[in-house]
Amino acid sequence: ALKIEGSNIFADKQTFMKEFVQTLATNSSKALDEASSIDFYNTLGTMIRSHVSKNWISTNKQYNQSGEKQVYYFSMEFLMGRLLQSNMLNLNILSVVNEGLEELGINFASISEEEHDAGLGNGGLGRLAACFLDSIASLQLPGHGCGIRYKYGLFEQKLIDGYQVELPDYWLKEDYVWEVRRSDRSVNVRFGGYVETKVVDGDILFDHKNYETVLAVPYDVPVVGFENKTVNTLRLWSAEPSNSEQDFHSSNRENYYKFLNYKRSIESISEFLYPDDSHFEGKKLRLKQQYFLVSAGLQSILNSYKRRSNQSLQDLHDKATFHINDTHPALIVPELMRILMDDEGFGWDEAWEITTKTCAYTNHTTLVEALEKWPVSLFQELLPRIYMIVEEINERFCRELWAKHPGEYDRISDLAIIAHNQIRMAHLAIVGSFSVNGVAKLHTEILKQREMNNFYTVFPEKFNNKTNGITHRRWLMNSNPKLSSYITEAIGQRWIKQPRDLIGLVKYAKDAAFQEKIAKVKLDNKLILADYIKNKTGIIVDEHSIFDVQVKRLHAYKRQLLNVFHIMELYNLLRENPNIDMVPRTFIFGAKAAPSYTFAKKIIKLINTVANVVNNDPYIQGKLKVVFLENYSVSMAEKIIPAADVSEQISTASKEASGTGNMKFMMNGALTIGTLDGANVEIHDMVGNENIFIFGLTSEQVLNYYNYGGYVARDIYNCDPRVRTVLDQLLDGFCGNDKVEFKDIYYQILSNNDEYFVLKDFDSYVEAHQKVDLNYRDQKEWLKKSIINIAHSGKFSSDRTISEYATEIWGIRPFLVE
Ligand code: DL6
Repeated sequence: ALKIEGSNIFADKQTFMKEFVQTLATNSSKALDEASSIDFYNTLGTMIRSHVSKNWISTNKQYNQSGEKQVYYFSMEFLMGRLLQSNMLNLNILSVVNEGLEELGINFASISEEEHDAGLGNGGLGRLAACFLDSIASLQLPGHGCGIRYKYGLFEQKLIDGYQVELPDYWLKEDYVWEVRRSDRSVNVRFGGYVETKVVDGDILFDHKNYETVLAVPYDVPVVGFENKTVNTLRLWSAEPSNSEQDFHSSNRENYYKFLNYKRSIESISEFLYPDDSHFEGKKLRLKQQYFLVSAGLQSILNSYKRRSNQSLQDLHDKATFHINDTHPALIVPELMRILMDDEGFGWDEAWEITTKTCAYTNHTTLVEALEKWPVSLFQELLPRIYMIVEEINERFCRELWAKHPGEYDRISDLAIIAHNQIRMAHLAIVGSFSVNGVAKLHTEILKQREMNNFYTVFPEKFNNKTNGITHRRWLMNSNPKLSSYITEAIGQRWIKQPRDLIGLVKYAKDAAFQEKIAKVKLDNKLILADYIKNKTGIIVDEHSIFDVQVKRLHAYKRQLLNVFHIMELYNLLRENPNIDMVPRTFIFGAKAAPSYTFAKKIIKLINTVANVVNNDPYIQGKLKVVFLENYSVSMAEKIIPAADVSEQISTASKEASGTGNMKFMMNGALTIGTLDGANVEIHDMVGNENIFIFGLTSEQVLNYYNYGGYVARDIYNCDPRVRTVLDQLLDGFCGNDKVEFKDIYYQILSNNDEYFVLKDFDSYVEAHQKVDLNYRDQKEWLKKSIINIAHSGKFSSDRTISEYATEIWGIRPFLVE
């Protein structure tokens, strides 16, 4: 375990061991020799949580007493992964616990494998939220997460005959040691019904009637800061029936079934996470989830605000910022208006001023298919009062626009929140927030200059960039402790609190002794991964081959297809001449496809089919291996990333808003092969052209093709024999006897003119891979590049990102919990 100087909660190893044995006995009534790994995990988790409680209570108390401004990060997704090891790192007890457990004859690694990932997110957006919580607490900032406690997290992926099959992820089967149910903080959320308008003493009152009430019960998870006393809160809401069985007169059988149906329909609100990444699914249940989160979260924050101070909500913006993570929680805007007006008696103008000074919004995608647009009829039926407010916001906004741009119907209908019978959530979020940010420089520029240019013209002051980041505590210190130790040996441990100090490694880039250490760590990590692959898939991979990794959600724009086409081309070359001079390659994939995304699922099948052909062909002398790891998750990423030599970040330029995997790989010394997309652009800027393999169209070129045409995929098929062979192989039974299995891929590329420019970028991708191969042969040069990448990765710590959010958007500052 990584050793860090500093205090911890156990005086010494003996103290820890004694407490561990006692807690085990109290919790499970078992002696050491009777207990299982899961008992050990629960014991350790319980111990840690109870140690954290003291600081958790004092953090809350001190925030409340001081009246310090706090941020509330509302997100439909928090992809937390496991918490045991990261909490231990932050409490600086990794070494003492490891040593103590070892003396008790218990293996820490196998205990931590018992923890079920909290998979309450789809991918980048949810994992970003989790990294942010870690950084907020570690920077001693007052800030909390607000999300949904889905009973089922992101589905578990099984591969059956190369096809993805989805199983429910019942992550709460065992008690979740990190959460505390807070029934005392439950609130009611209302759905449906109708609104009666009355005039009383000249005031218009809105009386919401005949609604259904859902009880929102919070479960709190502590968010532990690194080596400080800050313990913030991730509050996850669960939906429960507000009426009891008695209300249904259970003696009557029919009513009893009514009760069961009612209970089921209420609980369905927090039942499962929608598995679509970057794709809008206009289901009523999803809208219910969004309002449930927003209403429960806001009510509980405002209740506690009122409990602790007699101040008017007039100054709310001095005390709180509500962050809207993508448009999913954009209903914060009308819900806050409702509370301020209907419950707190503010007039429209005052309420609007408070709201627009308190809400901030982040955009995470420009993909049209991800834009949330709710049909008016559905929205109005489910949220009648909220609809009235949205309608009024829209009216007033359009009137203002009209005053500025009289007669410009097109411009106004472009910007309107409600148009064509749909409510555009991004428009609502922009109009209702004081800040709108993109997640990488390029992405923000695309928002300003293209996708949201109409809004940028109206509100230029709202737009700003916050390039994403990742927590180096989880993604370097925890997942790659040996590398972290070598870094500390070389440059001291200041980088841990100031990750930009990693830049000090530049002077070791050519240092033979340091290079040797980096090479050794990589080889060790590759051996561990090779072992894992063998256990999971039976495939034996060569640890001296280049580990070339693409792990991320499966989406056409991320272009796993380009990667497979390149593998097929390499295979074809090897079949022609098995003695070609190449460094052996192991291509590793991990990816979940949304269950309804048929094309993405076909690509999974294709990868597995190609893997099957390649891995079982003795003729190519093991020079190529392809591995698809089932059920990619946060904890799996922690095993894969430290072992990667090459990081595939190959999205069609302009499509990946930022990417965060790219940063994790770089921090672990992998070299990127990538397009100038998202945060790759900034990685490229940091490391320089010679330390990254850039290929393909630029975003400018891609956007020009989209706007003006001029790309004909079939021309490339006709002119490039490599491309033709690969595409024809999709239909000629190369991948097995079935000649129709991959026809959709073939036609998508040729008949639909290759929307994501796979063929257009093929040639430069192949060329970039040839460079990878050549560069890898010169290990000294490769290691130098690898060290340069690690050295420049400090910028991509989420500590930097969060400091920027804190000072430039949220207006919060570090608060020292005593
Ligand atoms: O900002 C986090 C992450 C980016 O790194 C990815 O590039 C982007 O694709 C992802 N966006 C989404 C969009 N979901 N919706 N809507 O997941 O955000």
